Amino acid sequence: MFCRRTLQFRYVGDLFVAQTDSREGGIVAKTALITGVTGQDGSYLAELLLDKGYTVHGLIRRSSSFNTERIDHIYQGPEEPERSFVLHHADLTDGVALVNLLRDIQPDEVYNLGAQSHVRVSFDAPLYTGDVTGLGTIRLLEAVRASGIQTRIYQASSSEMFGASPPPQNEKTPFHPRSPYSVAKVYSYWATVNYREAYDMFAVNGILFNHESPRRGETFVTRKITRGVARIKAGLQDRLHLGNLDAVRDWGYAPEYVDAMWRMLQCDTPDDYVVATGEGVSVRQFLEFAFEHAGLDWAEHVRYDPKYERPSEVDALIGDASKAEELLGWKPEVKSRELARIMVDADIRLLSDQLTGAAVRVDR
Ligand code: NAP
Ligand code: F7E
Repeated sequence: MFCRRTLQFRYVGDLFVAQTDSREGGIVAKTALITGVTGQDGSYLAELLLDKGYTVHGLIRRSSSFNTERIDHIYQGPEEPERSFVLHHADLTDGVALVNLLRDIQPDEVYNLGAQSHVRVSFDAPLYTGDVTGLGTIRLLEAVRASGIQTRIYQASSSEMFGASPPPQNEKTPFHPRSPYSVAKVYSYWATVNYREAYDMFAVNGILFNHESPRRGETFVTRKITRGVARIKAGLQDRLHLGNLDAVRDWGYAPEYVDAMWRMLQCDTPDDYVVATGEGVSVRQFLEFAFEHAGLDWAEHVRYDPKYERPSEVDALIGDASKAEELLGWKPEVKSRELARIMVDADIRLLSDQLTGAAVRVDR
């Protein structure tokens, strides 16, 4: 059964879009707020919601250099007569800004994707990570209460929360976090459950396993590898330095995962879901897939550097997403070998564009 909220749908051009069923006058397009809209997932989610006819508001934080590369292709300036994509400066550390933003926008759906999301970095900046990735969530939940709006909230929870609990992991697996990042995510997970129970909020946790794409940040291991492959192939570098190659991850494709987020907010009742491919692959295997695809031998180029080890590692994450399949009708298509191909091809194209001075494609 596809857990579909009682919605009205209609065609807008070629698109079959969801409409709110609650407002006077019948059909009105929905409004969403995305924190972390400049990130990998935020950019894909913004595209997905715009395609469905939503008006999308994105929270961006102030940066001294441009941080909107992933969303530049969908940017709409203030001069546009009827904007459906609007960016706002705010920060998850600023609760008052969150209240004001929610009061102004009155979104039907809020997707909390903003976070200091790098596990290794969280050991170097544990308090900052706790503030943004942990307290940031409760600031947002409180801001929803303080602004008095009715909205549905998606919290970006993570498979990292399972940490040392052996695979396969599902919604019933106990959490055993192994980093300041995952400790903060466990806090956010329970804050979301607590606000659902205490205040009857429609608040859900998507417990997503690793998901990657050509838009993945360059310091996460898959992207570091595929970018390295492109540069080695082009003769720009010879060595790639990595840490633990034995770690096993369940790597899926980010555009498919943002669809699962949306589905969770269309249900009749709020609940928490694991989202994963069910296939575990080691960093070493991912290296093989990526280098092989470019006709290279990884062992000739990869060198160990202890600097990339973590004080406590998560050995194996492999998800069981049968609940999401059954209740959300969600099933992933892309598995890790295909993912490695997509990312290597995109990084080779991107590098070639950069070297020839061609316009850089956003779907790199
Ligand atoms: P990402 O690419 O690192 O994006 C993180 C986003 O959060 C960026 O837009 C970043 O802004 C923003 N951000 C950072 N600090 C902030 C602050 N203080 N206030 C407001 N925004 C802030 O992460 P992702 O891969 O898209 O992941 C999205 C969410 O899902 C994150 O919460 C992550 O922890 C979680 N998650 C990810 C995975 C995965 O495998 N990708 C799996 C499970 C859960 P800047 O662009 O300015 O840095
Ligand atoms: O590491 C190993 C490393 O940083 C994967 C985030 O999106 O997914 C992500 O967290 C594995 C680890 O991702 C290097 O030790 C080896 O075992 O790509 P990663 P992550 O830590 O799994 C979860 C689900 C999230 O929620 C997080 O936000 O690869 N590894 N050598 C390396 N990792 C990195 N980054 N760099 C290396 O050189």
